[in-house]
Amino acid sequence: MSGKNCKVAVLISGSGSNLQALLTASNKTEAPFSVCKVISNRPEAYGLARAAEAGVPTSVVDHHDFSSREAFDRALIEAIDRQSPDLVVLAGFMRILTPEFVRHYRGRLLNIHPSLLPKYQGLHTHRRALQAGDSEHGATVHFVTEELDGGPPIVQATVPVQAGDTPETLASRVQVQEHAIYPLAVTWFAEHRLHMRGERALLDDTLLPHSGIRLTG
Ligand code: NHR
Ligand code: GAR
Repeated sequence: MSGKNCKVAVLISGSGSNLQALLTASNKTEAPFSVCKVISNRPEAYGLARAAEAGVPTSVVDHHDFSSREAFDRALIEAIDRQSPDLVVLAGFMRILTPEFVRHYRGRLLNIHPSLLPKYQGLHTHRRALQAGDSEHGATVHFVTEELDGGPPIVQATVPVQAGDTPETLASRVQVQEHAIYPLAVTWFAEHRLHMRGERALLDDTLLPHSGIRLTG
Protein backbone atom coordinates (compact mmCIF):
# COMPACT_ATOMS: atom_id res chain seq x y z
CA MET A 1 0.00 0.00 0.00
CA SER A 2 1.29 3.49 -0.70
CA GLY A 3 0.38 6.83 0.81
CA LYS A 4 0.00 7.74 4.47
CA ASN A 5 -3.54 6.39 4.71
CA CYS A 6 -3.49 5.33 8.33
CA LYS A 7 -4.11 8.13 10.85
CA VAL A 8 -2.52 7.47 14.22
CA ALA A 9 -3.33 9.25 17.50
CA VAL A 10 -0.57 8.98 20.12
CA LEU A 11 -1.20 9.22 23.88
CA ILE A 12 1.74 10.24 26.06
CA SER A 13 2.54 11.24 29.64
CA GLY A 14 6.21 12.15 29.48
CA SER A 15 9.33 12.45 27.38
CA GLY A 16 7.81 11.04 24.22
CA SER A 17 10.88 9.31 22.83
CA ASN A 18 8.63 6.58 21.42
CA LEU A 19 6.44 9.30 19.92
CA GLN A 20 9.60 10.73 18.34
CA ALA A 21 10.44 7.33 16.83
CA LEU A 22 6.94 7.19 15.33
CA LEU A 23 7.15 10.76 14.01
CA THR A 24 10.53 10.05 12.44
CA ALA A 25 9.26 6.82 10.85
CA SER A 26 6.11 8.56 9.57
CA ASN A 27 8.21 11.20 7.81
CA LYS A 28 9.82 8.64 5.50
CA THR A 29 8.38 8.83 1.98
CA GLU A 30 7.14 5.24 1.99
CA ALA A 31 5.58 5.32 5.48
CA PRO A 32 1.98 4.04 5.40
CA PHE A 33 0.90 6.13 8.42
CA SER A 34 0.86 9.66 9.76
CA VAL A 35 0.52 10.95 13.32
CA CYS A 36 -2.68 13.01 13.32
CA LYS A 37 -2.84 13.99 17.00
CA VAL A 38 -0.83 13.81 20.21
CA ILE A 39 -2.63 13.89 23.55
CA SER A 40 -1.02 14.12 26.98
CA ASN A 41 -2.59 13.79 30.41
CA ARG A 42 0.29 15.90 31.75
CA PRO A 43 0.64 19.54 30.60
CA GLU A 44 4.41 19.49 31.18
CA ALA A 45 5.12 16.40 29.04
CA TYR A 46 8.12 17.05 26.78
CA GLY A 47 6.50 14.98 24.04
CA LEU A 48 4.08 17.88 23.44
CA ALA A 49 7.03 19.99 22.26
CA ARG A 50 8.18 17.17 19.95
CA ALA A 51 4.69 17.06 18.39
CA ALA A 52 4.54 20.84 17.98
CA GLU A 53 7.98 20.78 16.34
CA ALA A 54 6.66 18.18 13.89
CA GLY A 55 3.55 20.26 13.15
CA VAL A 56 1.18 17.74 14.73
CA PRO A 57 -1.85 19.06 16.68
CA THR A 58 -1.78 18.46 20.43
CA SER A 59 -4.27 18.40 23.31
CA VAL A 60 -3.86 18.15 27.05
CA VAL A 61 -6.53 16.23 28.92
CA ASP A 62 -5.34 16.56 32.51
CA HIS A 63 -6.64 13.76 34.71
CA HIS A 64 -6.58 16.14 37.70
CA ASP A 65 -9.48 18.04 36.11
CA PHE A 66 -11.82 15.04 36.37
CA SER A 67 -13.51 13.49 39.37
CA SER A 68 -13.48 9.93 38.04
CA ARG A 69 -11.57 7.71 35.63
CA GLU A 70 -14.78 7.32 33.62
CA ALA A 71 -15.14 11.10 33.15
CA PHE A 72 -11.45 11.44 32.24
CA ASP A 73 -11.70 8.64 29.69
CA ARG A 74 -14.83 10.15 28.13
CA ALA A 75 -12.96 13.44 27.63
CA LEU A 76 -10.02 11.51 26.20
CA ILE A 77 -12.30 9.73 23.71
CA GLU A 78 -13.77 13.06 22.62
CA ALA A 79 -10.33 14.57 22.08
CA ILE A 80 -9.16 11.50 20.12
CA ASP A 81 -12.24 11.05 17.96
CA ARG A 82 -12.19 14.65 16.77
CA GLN A 83 -9.42 13.48 14.39
CA SER A 84 -11.10 10.15 13.49
CA PRO A 85 -7.87 8.17 13.83
CA ASP A 86 -7.61 4.61 12.52
CA LEU A 87 -5.24 3.59 15.31
CA VAL A 88 -4.59 4.77 18.88
CA VAL A 89 -1.14 4.21 20.31
CA LEU A 90 -0.10 4.46 23.98
CA ALA A 91 3.51 5.67 24.14
CA GLY A 92 4.57 5.98 27.76
CA PHE A 93 0.98 6.78 28.70
CA MET A 94 0.69 6.27 32.46
CA ARG A 95 -3.04 6.16 33.25
CA ILE A 96 -4.92 2.88 33.44
CA LEU A 97 -7.85 3.02 30.99
CA THR A 98 -11.43 2.01 31.78
CA PRO A 99 -13.12 -0.97 30.12
CA GLU A 100 -15.37 1.52 28.26
CA PHE A 101 -12.33 3.20 26.69
CA VAL A 102 -10.69 -0.07 25.77
CA ARG A 103 -13.89 -1.43 24.22
CA HIS A 104 -14.34 1.75 22.16
CA TYR A 105 -10.95 1.17 20.45
CA ARG A 106 -10.85 -2.62 20.55
CA GLY A 107 -8.53 -4.01 17.88
CA ARG A 108 -7.08 -0.58 17.13
CA LEU A 109 -5.36 0.26 20.42
CA LEU A 110 -1.67 -0.58 20.97
CA ASN A 111 0.72 -0.19 23.92
CA ILE A 112 4.45 -0.62 24.35
CA HIS A 113 5.37 -2.13 27.67
CA PRO A 114 8.94 -2.23 28.97
CA SER A 115 9.19 -5.96 29.75
CA LEU A 116 9.05 -9.33 28.05
CA LEU A 117 5.35 -9.92 28.71
CA PRO A 118 3.81 -11.87 30.38
CA LYS A 119 6.66 -11.08 32.78
CA TYR A 120 6.39 -7.89 34.86
CA GLN A 121 3.02 -6.45 34.08
CA GLY A 122 2.48 -3.04 35.71
CA LEU A 123 5.15 -0.60 36.85
CA HIS A 124 8.89 -0.61 37.79
CA THR A 125 9.71 -3.35 35.32
CA HIS A 126 13.45 -2.65 35.00
CA ARG A 127 13.99 -2.74 38.75
CA ARG A 128 11.98 -5.95 39.03
CA ALA A 129 13.96 -7.67 36.24
CA LEU A 130 17.24 -6.73 37.99
CA GLN A 131 15.98 -7.88 41.39
CA ALA A 132 14.96 -11.22 39.90
CA GLY A 133 18.47 -11.69 38.46
CA ASP A 134 17.17 -12.06 34.90
CA SER A 135 19.82 -12.41 32.19
CA GLU A 136 17.58 -10.85 29.56
CA HIS A 137 14.93 -8.19 29.51
CA GLY A 138 13.13 -6.21 26.84
CA ALA A 139 9.93 -4.62 25.60
CA THR A 140 6.65 -5.79 24.09
CA VAL A 141 4.16 -4.13 21.74
CA HIS A 142 0.69 -5.53 22.39
CA PHE A 143 -2.97 -4.92 21.65
CA VAL A 144 -4.62 -3.33 24.68
CA THR A 145 -7.49 -5.20 26.30
CA GLU A 146 -9.26 -4.72 29.60
CA GLU A 147 -6.61 -6.76 31.39
CA LEU A 148 -3.71 -4.43 32.26
CA ASP A 149 -0.69 -5.35 30.12
CA GLY A 150 -2.54 -8.59 29.36
CA GLY A 151 -3.60 -8.10 25.73
CA PRO A 152 -2.09 -10.19 22.92
CA PRO A 153 1.60 -9.47 22.22
CA ILE A 154 2.61 -8.53 18.67
CA VAL A 155 6.38 -8.12 18.77
CA GLN A 156 9.03 -8.32 21.49
CA ALA A 157 12.66 -7.24 21.50
CA THR A 158 15.15 -8.69 23.96
CA VAL A 159 18.29 -7.09 25.38
CA PRO A 160 20.98 -8.61 27.60
CA VAL A 161 21.19 -7.58 31.25
CA GLN A 162 24.79 -6.50 31.92
CA ALA A 163 26.86 -6.62 35.10
CA GLY A 164 26.47 -3.37 37.00
CA ASP A 165 23.20 -2.42 35.30
CA THR A 166 20.95 -0.02 37.17
CA PRO A 167 17.25 0.40 36.33
CA GLU A 168 18.32 3.49 34.35
CA THR A 169 21.06 1.85 32.24
CA LEU A 170 18.81 -1.13 31.56
CA ALA A 171 15.88 1.15 30.64
CA SER A 172 17.96 3.04 28.09
CA ARG A 173 19.13 -0.22 26.46
CA VAL A 174 15.51 -1.38 26.27
CA GLN A 175 14.37 1.97 24.84
CA VAL A 176 16.69 1.67 21.84
CA GLN A 177 14.74 -1.47 20.95
CA GLU A 178 11.37 0.14 21.71
CA HIS A 179 12.14 2.77 19.12
CA ALA A 180 12.59 0.04 16.50
CA ILE A 181 9.67 -2.27 17.29
CA TYR A 182 6.94 0.33 17.79
CA PRO A 183 7.23 1.84 14.28
CA LEU A 184 7.43 -1.73 12.94
CA ALA A 185 4.15 -2.78 14.58
CA VAL A 186 2.40 0.45 13.55
CA THR A 187 3.59 -0.07 9.96
CA TRP A 188 2.14 -3.61 9.94
CA PHE A 189 -1.17 -2.27 11.23
CA ALA A 190 -1.23 0.53 8.65
CA GLU A 191 -0.56 -2.01 5.90
CA HIS A 192 -3.63 -3.98 7.10
CA ARG A 193 -1.37 -6.94 7.91
CA LEU A 194 -2.00 -6.90 11.66
CA HIS A 195 -5.31 -7.73 13.35
CA MET A 196 -6.70 -8.83 16.68
CA ARG A 197 -9.09 -11.77 16.50
CA GLY A 198 -10.60 -12.84 19.81
CA GLU A 199 -7.69 -12.66 22.25
CA ARG A 200 -5.00 -13.36 19.65
CA ALA A 201 -2.90 -11.22 17.33
CA LEU A 202 -2.65 -12.17 13.65
CA LEU A 203 0.00 -11.08 11.17
CA ASP A 204 -0.71 -11.85 7.52
CA ASP A 205 -3.62 -14.04 8.67
CA THR A 206 -1.29 -16.19 10.77
CA LEU A 207 -1.79 -16.45 14.54
CA LEU A 208 1.23 -15.02 16.34
CA PRO A 209 2.89 -16.95 19.17
CA HIS A 210 1.73 -16.01 22.68
CA SER A 211 4.85 -13.88 23.19
CA GLY A 212 4.51 -12.20 19.79
CA ILE A 213 7.32 -12.20 17.25
CA ARG A 214 10.63 -12.18 19.12
CA LEU A 215 13.52 -10.07 17.90
CA THR A 216 16.93 -10.17 19.54
CA GLY A 217 18.41 -6.74 20.18
N1 NHR B 1 -5.23 0.32 30.27
C1 NHR B 1 -5.77 -0.88 30.08
N2 NHR B 1 -7.07 -1.02 30.31
N3 NHR B 1 -5.04 -1.94 29.66
C2 NHR B 1 -3.72 -1.81 29.45
O1 NHR B 1 -3.04 -2.86 29.05
C3 NHR B 1 -3.10 -0.56 29.66
C4 NHR B 1 -3.91 0.51 30.07
C5 NHR B 1 -3.35 1.77 30.32
C6 NHR B 1 -2.01 1.97 30.20
C7 NHR B 1 0.28 1.12 29.81
C8 NHR B 1 0.86 0.38 31.02
C9 NHR B 1 2.27 -0.12 30.81
O2 NHR B 1 2.69 -0.35 29.69
C10 NHR B 1 -1.19 0.91 29.80
C11 NHR B 1 -1.72 -0.34 29.52
C12 NHR B 1 0.07 2.78 33.81
C13 NHR B 1 -0.08 1.94 34.90
C14 NHR B 1 -0.45 2.48 36.26
O3 NHR B 1 -0.43 1.76 37.25
C15 NHR B 1 0.10 0.59 34.71
C16 NHR B 1 0.42 0.11 33.45
C17 NHR B 1 0.54 0.96 32.36
C18 NHR B 1 0.38 2.30 32.56
N4 NHR B 1 -0.84 3.79 36.36
C19 NHR B 1 -1.27 4.47 37.56
C20 NHR B 1 -2.81 4.63 37.58
O4 NHR B 1 -3.34 4.69 38.69
C21 NHR B 1 -0.71 5.88 37.65
C22 NHR B 1 0.79 5.94 37.62
C23 NHR B 1 1.32 7.33 37.32
O5 NHR B 1 0.52 8.25 37.02
O6 NHR B 1 2.55 7.49 37.34
O7 NHR B 1 -3.42 4.75 36.51
O8 NHR B 1 2.98 -0.36 31.82
C1 GAR C 1 8.89 3.74 27.66
O1 GAR C 1 10.03 3.01 28.03
C2 GAR C 1 7.66 2.87 27.74
O2 GAR C 1 7.90 1.53 27.43
C3 GAR C 1 7.31 3.00 29.18
O3 GAR C 1 7.59 4.34 29.52
C4 GAR C 1 8.61 4.83 28.69
C5 GAR C 1 8.14 6.10 28.05
O4 GAR C 1 9.17 6.73 27.38
N1 GAR C 1 5.93 2.73 29.39
C6 GAR C 1 5.45 2.46 30.57
O5 GAR C 1 6.14 2.29 31.55
C7 GAR C 1 3.95 2.37 30.63
N2 GAR C 1 3.57 2.11 31.97
P1 GAR C 1 8.89 7.82 26.28
O6 GAR C 1 7.90 8.82 26.90
O7 GAR C 1 10.23 8.46 26.08
O8 GAR C 1 8.36 7.15 25.07
